[in-house]
Amino acid sequence: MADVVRLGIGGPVGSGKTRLVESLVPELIRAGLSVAVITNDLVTDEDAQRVRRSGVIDPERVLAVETGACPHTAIREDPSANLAAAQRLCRTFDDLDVILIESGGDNLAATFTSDLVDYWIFVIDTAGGDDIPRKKGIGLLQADLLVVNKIDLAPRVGADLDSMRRDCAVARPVKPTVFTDLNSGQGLAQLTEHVIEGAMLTAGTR
Ligand SMILES: Nc1nc2c(ncn2[C@@H]2O[C@H](COP(=O)(O)OP(=O)(O)OP(=O)(O)O)[C@@H](O)[C@H]2O)c(=O)[nH]1
Ligand SMILES: [Mg+2]
Repeated sequence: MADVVRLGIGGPVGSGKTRLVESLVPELIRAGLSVAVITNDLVTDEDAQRVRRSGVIDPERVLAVETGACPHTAIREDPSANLAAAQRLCRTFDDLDVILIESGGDNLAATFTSDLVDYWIFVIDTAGGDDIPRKKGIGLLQADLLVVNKIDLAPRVGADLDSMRRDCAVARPVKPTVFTDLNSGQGLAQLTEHVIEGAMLTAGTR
C-alpha cells in the first residue's frame, strides 16, 4: 500500500465533494492511472452507491465507510476504518496508483491526518457565502489544494468572485486555489493538473 497515493477530499456539506470525485476520476483514468474510491458517510453508503452508478469507474473499485460519529474523526483522530478499506482495495487491485477518499460533509475545521492521506483537497462553494475565504478555517488554510466550486451560482447568490479570489490569495499565499463549476467542467483541467503534479501521481508506481 505504501506506493499507492491516497488523496483526501474534504469540505462542508454539499459543497461538491462527490461531484469532484465523479469529475476527477475519468481525468485520472485518462492519464493512465489505476484508480479506486472510498466514500465516507455518517450512517449510509449513499455517496458510494452514487459513484458506482455514475459509470465513471468499475463499481467494485468503490468502497463505503460508514463513520457513525463526527466525519472528521474518521479522517483525523482515528482513520483505522479508512485505512482498512484502503488496504482491502490494494489487496483486490494490485495495480492501484491512487485512492480517492471522500470525507463526510463537515465544518471549516476539518483536516486529514497524514497517516491517512498523502495530499488533500478542501472543497467550498460560492453558495456557502463569499466571506468564507475571509473567515478562513483550518481546512481552507492547510489543504494542499483549495477548490472554490459552483462559480456558476455566484451571480444568483450575490457572491463576489473577485473578493473571494483576493481573500483566497491572502489566506493561501503559497498553496494553490482553483475556481470551478464542476457541473459544466469549468476549471477541471486546472484542478487535474494541480492534483497530478501536487500529489506526484505517476502511472504504474507499483
Ligand atoms: N450549480 C452547481 N451545482 C453543483 C456544482 N457541483 C455540485 N453541484 C450540486 O451540488 C449538490 C451537492 O453536490 P455533492 O457532490 O453531492 O456535494 P457533497 O459535498 O459530496 O455533499 P455531502 O457528501 O453530502 O457533504 C448536487 O446537487 C450537485 O449536483 C457546481 O459546480 N455547480
Ligand atoms: Mg458527497
